[in-house]
Amino acid sequence: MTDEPTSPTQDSSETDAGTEREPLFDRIPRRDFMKAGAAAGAMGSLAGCTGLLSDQDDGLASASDVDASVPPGEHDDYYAFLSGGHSGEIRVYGVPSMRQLMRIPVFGRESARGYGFDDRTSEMLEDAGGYSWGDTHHPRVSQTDNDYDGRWAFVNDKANGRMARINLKYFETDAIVDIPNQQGTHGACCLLPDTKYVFGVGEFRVPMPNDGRDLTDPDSYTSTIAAIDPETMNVEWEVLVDGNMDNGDGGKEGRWFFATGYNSENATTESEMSSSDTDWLKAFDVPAIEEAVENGQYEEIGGVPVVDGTRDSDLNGGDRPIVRYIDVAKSPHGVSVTPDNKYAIASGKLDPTCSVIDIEQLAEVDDPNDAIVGRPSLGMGPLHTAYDGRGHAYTTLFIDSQVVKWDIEAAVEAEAQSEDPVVEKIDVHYNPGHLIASESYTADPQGDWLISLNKLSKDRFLNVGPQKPENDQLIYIGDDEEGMQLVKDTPSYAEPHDASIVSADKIQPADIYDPADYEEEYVDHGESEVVREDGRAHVKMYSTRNEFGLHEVTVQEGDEVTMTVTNIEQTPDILHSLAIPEHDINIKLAPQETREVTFTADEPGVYWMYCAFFCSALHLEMRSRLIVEPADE
Ligand code: CUK
Ligand code: CUA
Repeated sequence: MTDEPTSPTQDSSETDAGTEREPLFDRIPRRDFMKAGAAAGAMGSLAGCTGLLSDQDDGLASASDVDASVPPGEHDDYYAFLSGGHSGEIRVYGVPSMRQLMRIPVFGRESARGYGFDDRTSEMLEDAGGYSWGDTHHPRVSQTDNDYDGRWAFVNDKANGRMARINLKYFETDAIVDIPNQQGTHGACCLLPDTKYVFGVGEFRVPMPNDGRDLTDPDSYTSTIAAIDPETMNVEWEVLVDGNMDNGDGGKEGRWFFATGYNSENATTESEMSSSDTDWLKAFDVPAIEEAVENGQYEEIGGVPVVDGTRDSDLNGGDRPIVRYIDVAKSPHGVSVTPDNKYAIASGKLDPTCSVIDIEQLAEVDDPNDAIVGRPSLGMGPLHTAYDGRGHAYTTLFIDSQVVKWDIEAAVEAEAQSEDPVVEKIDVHYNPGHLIASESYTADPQGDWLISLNKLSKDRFLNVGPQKPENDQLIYIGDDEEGMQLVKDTPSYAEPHDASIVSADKIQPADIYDPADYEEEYVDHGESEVVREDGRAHVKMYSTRNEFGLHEVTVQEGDEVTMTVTNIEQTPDILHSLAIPEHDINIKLAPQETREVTFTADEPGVYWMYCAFFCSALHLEMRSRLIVEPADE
């Protein structure tokens, strides 16, 4: 046990019905807990905790000493934002309980949150390309001064080349940009310390622009990174490079952005793509790129300035190249910058080593390969690396089904391919992709919890048919003497990749909406009406327990109907919705929220409109009639 458990204090705003949080004891290994027990008269939850400790059938994978229970009514210490892969969403978990708290739809419609049903969100999805799905991988939370600031989370769409922003006041997606010149945006991360840009790493090499030219000349295909302004979500510039790109991470001092890449061979088949023993870690010198953009040294492609960062580019010829190509082994996958900003660590994937790049040296050496200062041999299939803030790195070994803990400075001291820096390995179940430690992406990781996001669960859970859940395993890393301890298995729906774990007190979501935050017109009590004009009908009504502002609404066949509906409740957690099933509509209305939906009343008849959230004892009665009169009447 290295530090006292902290109890993030919660802001008790007016609408916050929650009680003061009690300190949680879940970070205390059991023996310390017992030692401390005599002095713990105030620990009201002690009995509950020990009760759970003796109950080993609640998903505990092994007899761990660590208590990760969060008793009913108590809160977790952390938010974890897990990507949902090709389900196109973000999931919010509490850590250490691993309870799923919320799902945030991003790239696909979701009726329970009305997402993609009202005009604003469906137009946003349409403007972002109109695709019906996306593939979220890397949720990154905005930072100020290298610490989480609670403003936004960002996540990429690996399928359709997009980046989305999630507003953490309301835990909902509020912007999506369809990134020009990218087919598949894989890596996503922020340039720190202050989230100046969100970077999207284009995965597939394509002709530039991809307009029918160079179809059969793969050598001329290129991929780009895109620098996105987090406020406007505009792509400010891109840099095109040689080879495919994969993951990325930003340095913590505003200068460097790193992206791994496979296929330095510029090939089009799998066997050719992995024929070389090394591929590139690309280090983008951001101020040098900004200067090139400033000086007009770019070509406008797809509406954005694109700077040439290929190896033969003039911009890479001088003494301050805009992109440094570092040869690392082999088809590297993950890259992450250490909390102290000293090193960027790239995982070998097809090689048992990780490459440790000294960031300060990178700016000074002539040959960027001279900045590789460590190459520990870790095991088979190293993919991603996280940090505890105590000098250790934790790397997933996909093929070995393990997480390896290693000492970063020892790896710099040791000879290349030495196993000496390895501190410890723990089996995970099975085939881990990413892993994430609490606040690992900041300058000051908390060093207590780590989640291994395992691709396979095989027999860890009840059999649910041929498609098994994945397995997100919670591991306690807070005790260097005791070592890593597997605490919990959590089945998860396909398919999480990366995650971010943020201390609970750094995010302050609202309890109810603030009407000043959106453009829709607030419809209060007494303001319900139907305005018909030129084949258009504008229906305005409020909703509250247990009625809509209008008990019936009459329009004409063929009318284009816009409904503006406000939930005028001030009470947190009382949701209504407006469901009009025959018109494929369900808009969710949280307290003080207004949404609009537009549709054509194309068939005469009577359509019940009702509330789909169980809002009160009279919820089922909460309804209104939409009457569509035949056109010839
Ligand atoms: S990737 Cu999926 S396990 Cu998109 Cu960061 Cu490595
Ligand atoms: Cu309102 Cu149910």
